[in-house]
Formats: sequence, structure tokens, C-alpha cells
Amino acid sequence: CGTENTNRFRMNQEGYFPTAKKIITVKTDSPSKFLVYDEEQDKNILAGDVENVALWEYANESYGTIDISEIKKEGTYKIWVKDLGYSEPFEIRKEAGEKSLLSSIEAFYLIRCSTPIEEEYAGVYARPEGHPDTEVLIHPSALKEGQDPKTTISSARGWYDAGDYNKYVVNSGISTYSMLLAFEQYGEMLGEMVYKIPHENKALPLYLDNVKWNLDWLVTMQDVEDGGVYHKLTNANFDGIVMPHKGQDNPRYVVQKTTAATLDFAAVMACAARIYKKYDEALAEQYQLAAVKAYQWAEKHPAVIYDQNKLNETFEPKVNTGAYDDKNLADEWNWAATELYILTKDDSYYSKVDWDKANYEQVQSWGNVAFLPLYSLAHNEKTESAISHKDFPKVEKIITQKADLLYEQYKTSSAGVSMGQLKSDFVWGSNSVAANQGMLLLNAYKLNYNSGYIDAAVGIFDYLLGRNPLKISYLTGAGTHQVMHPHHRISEADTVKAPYPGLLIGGPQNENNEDCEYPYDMPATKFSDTWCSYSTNEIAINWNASFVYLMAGLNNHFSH
Ligand code: 9MR
Repeated sequence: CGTENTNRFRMNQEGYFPTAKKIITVKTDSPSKFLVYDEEQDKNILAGDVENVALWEYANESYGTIDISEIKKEGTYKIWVKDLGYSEPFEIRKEAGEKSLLSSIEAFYLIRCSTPIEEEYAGVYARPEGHPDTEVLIHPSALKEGQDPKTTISSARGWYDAGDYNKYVVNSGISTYSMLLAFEQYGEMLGEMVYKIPHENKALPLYLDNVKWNLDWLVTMQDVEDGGVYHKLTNANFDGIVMPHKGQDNPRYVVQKTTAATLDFAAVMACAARIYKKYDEALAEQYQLAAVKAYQWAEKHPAVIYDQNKLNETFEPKVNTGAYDDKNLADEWNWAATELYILTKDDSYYSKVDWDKANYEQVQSWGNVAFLPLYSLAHNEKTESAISHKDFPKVEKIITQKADLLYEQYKTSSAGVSMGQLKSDFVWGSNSVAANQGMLLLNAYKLNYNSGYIDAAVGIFDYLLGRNPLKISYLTGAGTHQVMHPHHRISEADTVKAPYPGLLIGGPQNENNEDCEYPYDMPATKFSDTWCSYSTNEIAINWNASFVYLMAGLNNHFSH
């Protein structure tokens, strides 16, 4: 039957759900026949044609798709293609998505700030407490008139944003929301799962208790006097490669209140109030008050944009860490107003929403949250009879139109994936574009139960777990060809060889890589599994949270 030529085959390295669409991709220039070999039965059980053979423009390689969906029996299989030989073995199993879901949720424990990470839960990844953040200075950009520059606030807890040790409200906003929406929609399943995470507030399901760690920090970022929210909590400069409990002599600051941070905060607090109310009314009330106050501040300061260069011209110390400098706030206004409207049913919030002002060309990201209020509204409209709006058909249409486009890309591409069919998919953090496409598709599925949307979302899971040009699993600790050297300070500085598990790294892009040498140069292949590549190999909470959402939706659909 020919020799092994495993380099030609791309597959989901965690396996395939028995009842899902199952696509394997093969690097080839010409259409040919395939066979599927079943290891248990020691025979070929299916034959077919390699389809869609064509150039994948952004990888500059030619691929074809192999559809083996009709095999539904759990087991271990290989593909054989004429002239190419055998693939590596792969699995069909009901638990194909379990490790990805569990580990990506548990990762949000491992990256906690202000607490020791316990061996009981984290095993070899246990570590002493990082940044307590109980005495954080107010940066001169945020000092009020006459305020003592030595004033400190306590701003403990939260998740480290990424490979660095800072905490940014804008990025925390979309991350926390994605985690919360997953619970709102798949809470029954997420509430039943067993996580290696300590349980603090027993009134809450452990999943929500885990997310609360970040809400606890977010709450402290609001100036309770006026309701405004600081843009970030940060060192003046990025740290070296040190563990978080070391090198804490550098002062930490909360920096300038901005409208983006304040609106994102308002949206997340309103969403949290609605979800936590069922379990802890006092907590929900606190979140609601915080949201209302933040929104009021934003109304009084509608356009305070974060501009780090300008800030550094005016204030000392200069701040050189992540900017998250969103300049277009139409989407943040829609988001905050919608979440407050859903929570309070007060139409004066909804009257501020203008769907036509936001941009839906790309799926959600930290800088464009246009789709998030649509998800919340669509979900709550379906589940809560009290919310019913004349705009609903429009909301539904914006979501399903985008899903139809993604499905079309998935269906017609030689790569069998919606991701990467547009050049604009390959931005910094391209893997979150993929995961967020999955989140959009799953939300669209809830509206009209079009099973093609689920197929395309499965394609995203495949892509992230190895069915990609580089044949690499972008989730640490999962798959057979794993990322090993993410730009993650703790993983680099600790003594454990393998990085923290459950972290989705940023992914390939070729627009902004001044950090390293790269073996390939195309948008879909410019990637390096090295510490130096912060532009393709860093981890970040917003990327992880979109992946948690995707895996919650798929596990709920296929294994629950
Ligand atoms: O995800 C951010 C990406 O969209 C930007 O292009 C990039 C450069 O500004 O910054 C990314 O966010 C980083 C943040 O600024 C600091 N912590 C690490 C984040 C992930 O790389």
C-alpha cells in the first residue's frame, strides 16, 4: 500500500466526535482516492475521493479534503491516499473535546494573580503567590486635582493578561464576558463538570466562582467616587523572564480612566449581575450598581481614548506595556447599553443602541465587540419572555448573515475551514479569530438550528488542534504535536519542561513580527514555537476565553 508519508496529512490531534462532521486535510496537488484503515478490525472500511483540491492562498500550499463523517464507531484509524501512503493514526471518540475544554478552563486558575497556586490542584505547576496588588499607586495620568501622588489603592486578584504580569480592563472585558456567556448558554453542563480548581464561594457553581476571581479584581478598578474605570493596572515596563513572586520591586500603577474601559466594565458587570443573581443576590446587586455608575461616568466622558504616546509626553513614569487602545467606541456603547437594558428592562438604555453604527466585518475581538450585545440579546430574547424587541429580526439577521458567510468559506475551501480564507483573519492573535468564528457560528446555531454551522465550528476545533498548515496543536498540553515554548513568563521561568497546559497561543500572522526569525513567511505559516515570538506564540486571556466558549458549545452538543 505504499510508505508512510505522515507529513502530508492534517487532522484533529485530539480526535473526532463520533456523530460530528469529520474532515481530514491532505497536502496534495491532484485529486485522488482515499481509504480509511480501522486498526481494531485491521482492514480498510471506507473508500472515497479527495475533494476540493485547490491552492490555499494564505498558506501558498495546495490542499484537499477527506470527509469520513459516515464512520461513527469509536476507534483508532489511519488514512491512506494513493501515491502518498498512510497518515498518522487518529481517533474517533466521544471525549474528543474533553481535555481541551477542561484544561482551558483550569488554565484560568493557574494564571491567577495575588494567590499561591496550590499543588493539590496544579500539581507540578504549583507556585508561590504572585503580585499581591494591595498597594497600587495611582499613576499621575489618573490623579485627581490635589490628590497625594503617594495614594495607593488595593486592586488584588484577577488574571494575568498574557505572557506578561499586567491586568488590562479592556481585554478583561471581552474575556470575562466570553466565559460568562458560555455559562449562561451551557451552564448545566459546565456546572456539572469537575475542575481542579479550589472552591471559595460555595453559593456559586465552581465555574462561576472561578470567573469571580477576575470580577473581584475588576470591581476594584472603578473609582467609587465618580464611577470611572482605570484603563489598566501595570508596571511601567514589561518584566524580564522571572516568576511572578520574584522581581516585585517595580511599583505597579493604575493608569488613566478611559471611556472604553468604563463601557466594557459596565457591560461585563451588567452581564455578571444577570448571571450571578440566581446564586448570590447581594453580589449581583453590587455588580449592577457598579455597572450603572460606570455607564453614567461614560455618558459624562464619552470620548476619553487611551493614547499611550500622548500620555508618555505628559506624565512620568512613562508606561510602555500593552495599550489596548481602542479608538472606535460605537460597539462598546451598544454593548454596555444592551447589557444594562437586558438587566434592568429600562428602555432608556436601549434607545441609545444603534446597530448600524457598529462594524460586523470581522468577528469579535478586544477592539471590536460589535457582536457581543447581539449574542446577549438573542439569547435572552429566546429565554426570557420579558424581553422582546421590534429589532429582534435585525439582530438575528446580522448574526446569521455572518454565519452563512463563514459556512460558505468552510464548505468551499480546500482547507475545510472557515478560518484563514480572508487575509484579515491573520492578525496578531489569529487563533482567537478562529475561536471567535466558532463562537459566532454556535450563537447562530441557537437561532435557526442550521447544522452546517455546527460543522463549521467543528472545523475550527480541528484547525486549532492540528488540522492546519503547520500541523501543530495550538493548545498547550493537547494534541500529538504540541506547542512547547509559548511566550509565557511563568512557563519560561519555572523548572517544568512542559508549559502550563490549557493555553491557546496567538497563532500565525505576517504583519507585525519584528521579534524573531521565522521559517515561513505566509500569513497562515509565519509562526515560531519559541519564547522570542511574542507576536505569534504568546498566550492571552481573550484568546483562551473564546476557546473555552467554543469547546463548551461543542462538548455540550456532542458529548453531553
Ligand atoms: O492582542 C493584542 C494585539 O491585538 C495587538 O496587536 C498587540 C500589540 O499591541 O497587543 C496584543 O495584546 C498584548 C498586550 O498588549 C499585552 N499583553 C500581551 C498581549 C498579547 O500579545
